[in-house]
Amino acid sequence: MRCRSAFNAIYLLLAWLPLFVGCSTLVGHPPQAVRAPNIVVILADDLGSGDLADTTERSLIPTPNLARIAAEGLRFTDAHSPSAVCTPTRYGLLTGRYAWRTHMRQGVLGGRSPALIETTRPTLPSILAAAGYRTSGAGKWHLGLQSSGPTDYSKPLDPGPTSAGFERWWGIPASLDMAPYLYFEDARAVAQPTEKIQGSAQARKGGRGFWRGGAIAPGFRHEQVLPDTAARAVAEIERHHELQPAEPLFLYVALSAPHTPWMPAKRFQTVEGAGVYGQFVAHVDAVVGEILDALDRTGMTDDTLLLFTSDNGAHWTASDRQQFEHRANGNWRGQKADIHEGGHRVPLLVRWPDRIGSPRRGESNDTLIGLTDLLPTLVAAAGIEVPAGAAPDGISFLPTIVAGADGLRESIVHHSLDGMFAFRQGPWKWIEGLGSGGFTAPKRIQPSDGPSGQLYHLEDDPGELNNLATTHAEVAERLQRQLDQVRLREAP
Ligand SMILES: [Ca+2]
Repeated sequence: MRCRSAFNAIYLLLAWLPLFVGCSTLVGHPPQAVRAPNIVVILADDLGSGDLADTTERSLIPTPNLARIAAEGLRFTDAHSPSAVCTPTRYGLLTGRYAWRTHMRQGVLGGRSPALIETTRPTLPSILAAAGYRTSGAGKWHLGLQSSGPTDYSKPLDPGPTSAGFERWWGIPASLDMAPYLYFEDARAVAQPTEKIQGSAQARKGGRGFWRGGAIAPGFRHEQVLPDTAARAVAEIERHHELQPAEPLFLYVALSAPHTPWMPAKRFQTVEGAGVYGQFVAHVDAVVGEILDALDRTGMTDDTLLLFTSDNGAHWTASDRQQFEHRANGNWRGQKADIHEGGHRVPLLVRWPDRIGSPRRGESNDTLIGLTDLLPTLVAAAGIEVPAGAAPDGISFLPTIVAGADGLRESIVHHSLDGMFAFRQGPWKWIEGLGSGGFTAPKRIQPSDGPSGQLYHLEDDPGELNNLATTHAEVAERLQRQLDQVRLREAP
């Protein structure tokens, strides 16, 4: 192992040197310590693009730490999760491959589902680990555990995070409203879910949302998961600084919030403007602040590529929009789970002080990005070649990050909770069906005399109100053909 580490370190150094020297000149720094950057990815759960302060005029939630990342880095305004819900987005982020290419064509996994990521598939953490990174994950997994269900938590939780490339892992199996409720560390449950909890009766509207009844480990408290995840992320940064500072760190922090149940700590319960949800988002922002502080404290800020995003749009319903002026998904149509922009257009912030020079800090960028692009982008940032066959649906946007280059992605596929597809190219978006495909009613409308899908011009009609499928049938047909090509393309 020692030999392999040394080889990897040399490989990494040689691979990364030209990139470093070239681009450090661009930002005016002399070439100095040659080492791949630390990489920290913070993935919020159900946070909308309109929740970030300063991103829309109507965000009524204070998010000073997210504003700090945006001010010290770049904000991408046309970024999309590959799915409008949790599991498929997480699969896409970690593998660079659309989850609808697997057996899972719609929906999400449960708390006892088998692993979705194939054990032979290269992942973001496994590629980085092979190149000498220390890899650690904290928070919500939601990608299944063990090779066949239902998951038996008394046995090793493998396949799971450790088979997917995480040297260290700590977190919860699925969403915070899905039993069983327990923590697991590496491939073992910290405590068995030997007790039962009733489903909560909290109302969604004006309240905290519910959780499902089921098995729970003794002492597990739902409201403690977000603070515990923050503590683990901070501890991993400090541990790395103390024990392994010579090797780069990859840390994936998958927050379970602001997904329901909404359980802000007491000190956030006075935040006004967007009800309990807004209070919970303020809590999420404070957790991000704890991670930023840990990077500052350990001197890791400058050579850390920090990326903040969300796994889908906010669960912000029509009644929420009636009750509050706040627009969790900005002015985009729909919400989490939907095929419309509110379902999959997500916040994306990137900070890398060593490589994003001060003249560019605070910029917004409207390059089209998908979260399947994280794997090739972050692997390239580490100076590593993407292994052949890995990330078939990802395109690196590293040149955009380090030099403001135009993005290479010309089109993207969107996917909703119930399996509805959309294809976006330039300003055009073709939705292959009628309805939202998600939470917003009507979910599905059977075509009658009119068009079978929805065509929108997002520049002229960002609210997706004016279906042009009939008047611009040739555009709809072209996008349908392109969508078919992407779906049928070999991407094993
Ligand atoms: Ca989610």
